[in-house]
Amino acid sequence: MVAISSGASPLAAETGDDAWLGYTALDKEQASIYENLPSSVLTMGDSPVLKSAQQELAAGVKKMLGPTLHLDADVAQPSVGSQARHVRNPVGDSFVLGTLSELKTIVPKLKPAREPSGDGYWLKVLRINGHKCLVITAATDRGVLYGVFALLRKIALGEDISAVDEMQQPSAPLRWVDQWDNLDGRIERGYGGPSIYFADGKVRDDLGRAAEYARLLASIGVNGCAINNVNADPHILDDAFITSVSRIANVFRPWGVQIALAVDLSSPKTLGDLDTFDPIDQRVAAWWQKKVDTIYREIPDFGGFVMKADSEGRAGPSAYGRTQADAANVIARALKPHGGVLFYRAFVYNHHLDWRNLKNDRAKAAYDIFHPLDGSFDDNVIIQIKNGPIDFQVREPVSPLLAGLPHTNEAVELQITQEYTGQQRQLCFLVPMWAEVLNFDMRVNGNPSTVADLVAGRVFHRPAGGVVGVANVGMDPTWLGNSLALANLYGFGRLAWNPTLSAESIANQWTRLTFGSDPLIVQTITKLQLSSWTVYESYTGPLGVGTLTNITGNHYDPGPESSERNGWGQWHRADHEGIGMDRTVATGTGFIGQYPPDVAKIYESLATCPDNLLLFFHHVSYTHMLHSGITVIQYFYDSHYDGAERAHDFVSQWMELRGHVDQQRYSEILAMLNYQAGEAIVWRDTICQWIYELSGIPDQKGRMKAISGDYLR
Ligand code: GCV
Repeated sequence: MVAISSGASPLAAETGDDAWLGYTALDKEQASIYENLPSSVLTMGDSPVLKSAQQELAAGVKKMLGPTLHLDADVAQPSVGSQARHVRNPVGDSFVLGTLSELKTIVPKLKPAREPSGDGYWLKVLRINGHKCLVITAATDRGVLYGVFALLRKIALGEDISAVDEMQQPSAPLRWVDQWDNLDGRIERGYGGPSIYFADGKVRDDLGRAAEYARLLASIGVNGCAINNVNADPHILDDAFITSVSRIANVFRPWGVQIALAVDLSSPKTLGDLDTFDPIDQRVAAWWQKKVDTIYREIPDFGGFVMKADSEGRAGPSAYGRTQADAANVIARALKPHGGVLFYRAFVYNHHLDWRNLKNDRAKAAYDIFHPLDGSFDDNVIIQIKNGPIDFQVREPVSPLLAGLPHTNEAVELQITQEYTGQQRQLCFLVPMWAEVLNFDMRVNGNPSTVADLVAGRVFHRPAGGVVGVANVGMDPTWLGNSLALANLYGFGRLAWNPTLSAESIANQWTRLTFGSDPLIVQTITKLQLSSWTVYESYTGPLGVGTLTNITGNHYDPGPESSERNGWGQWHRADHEGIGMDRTVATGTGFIGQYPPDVAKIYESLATCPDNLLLFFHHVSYTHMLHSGITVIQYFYDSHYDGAERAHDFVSQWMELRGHVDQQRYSEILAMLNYQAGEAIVWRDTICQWIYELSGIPDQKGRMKAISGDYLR
């Protein structure tokens, strides 16, 4: 039985680097329900992952409840032969950590209703040798570690675990994050400081921060991390560099997070001494095999590669008239004997499209290129598909390619770093968006088929697949640049594990784990987070218009004309008559025809297309009447004014927390929200003025006069 003590001050200064793993001490009343917890830990094995599990459990219990658990090294046990280092039986009430096969050596009759597999775990109170034991078991050591984090989360959230019996299986086998870190230490689209891995072209000497990151990732069930930019520097594959990358793998290993590398297809030529990188050339295949063998000698548990090819200036198989499948397979075959996988990105498009041709459509590219290749990728290739057909805009429909690869493994790529959604200088909790994406029903063959089911391989019975998040954490103490943005990383992992969790429950949990359980804090932050995506959308890109940001520059400031008259294809087609891309089959680009028929039917017709995606799919006049009963132009004005007002209101909501949240985070977040309120006004005025000048139709409510005087009459 543990002797409970308690008491950290909720107002102690916080930098945020503990993220959601602060394990704040529970108060006496909260802690009282854990009085009967075991006071020892029996760990059945000594792998690095199990050691992390044991130490995490001990540290979490100590911080939240006070007592120091006796680890099995402290427990006197007779030892037998080769088992000498393992304690084999609990000698008192214990936490028991170990795989199910280990557990069965002491509880041979144990028969769970359903055995955990893969990364799944089982938390169960059991009598073993007459002792009450809280068992954390799984098929693998990594599953045990996930079980420990789940148990600690329950304690942090005050859940009763006295008779716990919980089996959890992750929805998808692969739950990875990508980092877009350059070897010089900068991070492409990173807003949380420099790289935790690299500085000045080398792997950092001090990898303490990388180890902390691996722990954070493990706590939310993330099992892989590609550590460098998909715009890959071929030097990542220098033999000497691989040796230093193995140091990163060493700090990730105890947390069960496999590392992976983003690689450049031209490496055999640019780095090696070949005169070609043609994927069907035998010398190229041999080059990849040798390189991969070298990596596995240094990093035996290496996860694999991520590849961006034929995209935004990257080398690709088109240089030799080969297909994306040719490129993927030559590398996948080198990884296969070692158990590695290749995430091959479907973000392949021509960024020199002729904007004058109204039938051209960047949104069609991924499906047009990859769907015809379905079935020709090896089984350790996973096609990594951005959630929407363009590029992480504030609102996009789900990419139709997710339903278009019945014979190929696939993963959905989400963006945790807020490239187009405020760059962590504005609040935008993306979990509600991702929950919509993962639970969107593609109606494959007219049957229920959510994106979550598709990427997990449940619809087409595929062996591999998953969810990838572009995280881009950095050295900033808050990891992502502001403490509230970290809810996106937490929510990503939780949804990747279980896509049926609600955004509200994730926001609520994250807030309690990060800021404690003061009801005012929990209510206020949860509410702010939950409204932030639609608020951001309302003043930056309503009605599915796509991006109105400066797309040729910083992807942040308003710059609605930058989307037009260039080859990037992020067009909104606004002119004096109307706005929106006609992507219908009947009169437009035909993009809608890439969806399964049930979904296509909804989007094709103005009568059924939802308002929030109208301008993504249709070009309409400014006076087109929305389902909500107002015109498109008036919606633009209302949405921007309403959004700016709501962003302003974020400040007063936050100010309610003065004296409740520690001063450091209180002030930092207040400054951010004040700034956001100002930015929302800049957006409102820029976009309203722009659309007024284009359409010539004034705001019915006369609000723009107040800003710009007679100029806008
Ligand atoms: C890493 C967008 C971003 C690029 C990014 C690219 C990608 O275009 O602006 O910075 O490159 O997506 O996902 O490959």
